[in-house]
Amino acid sequence: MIVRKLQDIVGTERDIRASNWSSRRLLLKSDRMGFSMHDTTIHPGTETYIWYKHHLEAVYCIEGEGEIESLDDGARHPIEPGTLYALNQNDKHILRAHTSLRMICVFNPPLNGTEVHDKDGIYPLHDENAVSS
Ligand code: 9YT
Repeated sequence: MIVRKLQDIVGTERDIRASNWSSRRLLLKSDRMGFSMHDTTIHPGTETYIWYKHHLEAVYCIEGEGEIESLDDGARHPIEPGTLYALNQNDKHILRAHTSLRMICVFNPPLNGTEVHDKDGIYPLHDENAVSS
């Protein structure tokens, strides 16, 4: 059994900081669960273009207010505590944080640990069990 506390991750190599967000990676590929799970904070006032070309991601908001815009159909959905969105079609999107947003994020396949978005909003794939091309 794995038991971890957020406070034990903050400031370690599992605490990844990008310009628009911080991601505390509670579970990673090395934990052999088949998915990774992150406690992520999106900084207020930011707008982030994201395309998880190689991963499926589910996101559950537990704090804050924001919006996700699908770039496939232009639909905009408000995000508030209790909102889930699942990028089941590797959806290209823009994530807007009106306030600080705190999100629980799950990735399949799991992240290795240090991934940040490249210039196209993509995380590289290090897993042979890809879920998309
Ligand atoms: C919601 C979202 O995709 N934020 C970017 C960071 C990512 N969730 C991560 O690596 O935890």
